[in-house]
Amino acid sequence: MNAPVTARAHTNIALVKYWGKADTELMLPQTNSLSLTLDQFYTDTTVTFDDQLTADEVTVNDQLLSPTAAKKVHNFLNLVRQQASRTSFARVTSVNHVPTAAGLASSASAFAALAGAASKAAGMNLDKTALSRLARRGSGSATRSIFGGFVEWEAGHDDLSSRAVPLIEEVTWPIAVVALVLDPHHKKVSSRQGMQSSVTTSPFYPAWKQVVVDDLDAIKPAIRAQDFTTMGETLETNAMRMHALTLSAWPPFSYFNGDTLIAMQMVKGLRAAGLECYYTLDAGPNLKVFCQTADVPAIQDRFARQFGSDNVIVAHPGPGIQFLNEA
Ligand code: 2P0
Repeated sequence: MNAPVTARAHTNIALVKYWGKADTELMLPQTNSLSLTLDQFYTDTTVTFDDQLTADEVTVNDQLLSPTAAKKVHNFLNLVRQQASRTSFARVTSVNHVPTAAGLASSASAFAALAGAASKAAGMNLDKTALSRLARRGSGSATRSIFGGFVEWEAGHDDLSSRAVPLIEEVTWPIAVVALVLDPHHKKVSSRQGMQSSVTTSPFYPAWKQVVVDDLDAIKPAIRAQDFTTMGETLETNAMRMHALTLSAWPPFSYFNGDTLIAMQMVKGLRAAGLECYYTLDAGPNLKVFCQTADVPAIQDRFARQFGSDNVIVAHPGPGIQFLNEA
């Protein structure tokens, strides 16, 4: 039995979205994407390889998973075993730290933490670039959660070239993300299904690939120059153009609910009132609103009055992967 290794990874919110795979086996995306790692939402995962075990044992938030529920984790551990030339099974204990049972938990922090803890427990000492490649095999968005701050996932063309590259790891820019919990339930169409349906059936998909190129060209200099307006306008249009791929797929689908539309109108209203903020959203109805920290109290108050203060969570730029016990 090796000593347990615990890793902590934070989730991230994409400003330029990943929505489609070019290779489902290697998890190569169709396009680059760019995100901000967030401080409020993270996963702690402990891995121990143990010769006494007869199967992988996976516990998430104190619940032992069935073999079916643990399949993605088991497949990921097989990859780690193959790379590390190990054969023993592993005990995996994972805790998601999300302020409420909010539907904000993400496979990004989960697979980033698992990549770190499992690879180290198996005796590999991977640098962050190599960890990002490994995390990618669990979930695409996990690629970016290895690094803190603003991170780009370069699509690449093979296992080696598809990895995360930090843009600004230590963010000193006083910005915040106000997360709105508009529906805590699980999404009906998983990201994995939804993005593949968009790739294969939306006639707008070729245009989306050009949108990503143009948006990255606009947003990277804006982030470096701390140009909040350009960053905000770019991330909001990018999110809406990603969601246009769901509406234009067959069968069409949408992640929006009624509150999503109300919250979008509220962001426009706040901007008209001089509080500059911009929204984005992923494969679910919960809006994330980018703003400058000086405006957080006013924006938080406005959304708390509409949706309840428990459903408004303020996050800031967060760190990359950390190892909590290097025994
Ligand atoms: C993103 N999303 O860039 C995009 C925007 C959701 C919307 O990455 O199939 O859970 O495991 O690679 O990473 C969510 O998809 O999908 C996601 P898989 P993942 O953050």
